Amino acid sequence: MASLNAGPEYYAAEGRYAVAKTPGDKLEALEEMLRFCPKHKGSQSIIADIHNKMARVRKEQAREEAVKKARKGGGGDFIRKQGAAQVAILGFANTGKSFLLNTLTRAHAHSTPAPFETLSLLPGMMEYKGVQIQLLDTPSIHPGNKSMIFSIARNADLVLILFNDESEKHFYEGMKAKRLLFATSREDAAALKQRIYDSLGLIRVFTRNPKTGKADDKPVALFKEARTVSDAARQIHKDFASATARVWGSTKFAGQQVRGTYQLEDGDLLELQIR
Ligand SMILES: Nc1nc2c(ncn2[C@@H]2O[C@H](COP(=O)(O)OP(=O)(O)OP(=O)(O)O)[C@@H](O)[C@H]2O)c(=O)[nH]1
Ligand SMILES: [Mg+2]
Repeated sequence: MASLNAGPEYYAAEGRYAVAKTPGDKLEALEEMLRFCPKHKGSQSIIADIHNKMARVRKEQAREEAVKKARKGGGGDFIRKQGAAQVAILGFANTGKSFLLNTLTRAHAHSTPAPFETLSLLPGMMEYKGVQIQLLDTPSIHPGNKSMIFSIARNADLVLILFNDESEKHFYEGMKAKRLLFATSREDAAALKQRIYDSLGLIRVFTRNPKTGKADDKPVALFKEARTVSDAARQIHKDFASATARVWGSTKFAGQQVRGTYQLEDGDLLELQIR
């Protein structure tokens, strides 16, 4: 091979490339190699090789980006659901969406008198009666982002719309939502917290350890529409498809044996028998 006669910077970058793990680090090292590679006839093939490597790394980077977006649920327009339910907070500019998220969760959204302050989705977790509920701050709705916001609404378990004036409600016609709650801007946060919980229609059940007989103090939350013993088992572990249980509370007898199809009630204590 012809002598490259490159300086120490080139070899340092080559060394960094050799141990680089992320596409970003690889690209940075390759760019340095290119910068410090002497440009003469003997280095042509080396320069071509660096360009090839850069193209490969860029492809790798694009693929990783696509996977990341897909994990989020596509397009970056969705935030993965966490906790018992996802509540999307919608509203016109300055209706106090970010303020509400900051009041009810530990999130730190930009909440200022300037309109259109929020530009992206921001989740936060709110706890009520031991149930974790995810709130989602959204950019203020306007004709330009209406379809994006409507698709967030469709995906959420509850849509909370903050408004200043009744006339604003027209803007939401045609929106599909599993559950819908309207609240006036600057409504008392504690009262709204309870209204959010009530609108979700959740029940809470508690599991009992069969060995100790002790009830777990963290409830399992179920939607009223899906509150069988099997639903509870699936909440606890996605592989627990079929289950029976002994139930204390809604059953005729304490500790009564029930099937997977049994409909649980709020406050029930159950001992799952997983098959
Ligand atoms: N005291 C009080 N101030 C509020 C309340 N809600 C909103 N504000 C204030 O009103 C202004 C706008 O609130 P934001 O939370 O930024 O409104 P937003 O709907 O997120 O608006 P954009 O994201 O900018 O479109 C901020 O200065 C808040 O401090 C509330 O319930 N009480
Ligand atoms: Mg905001």
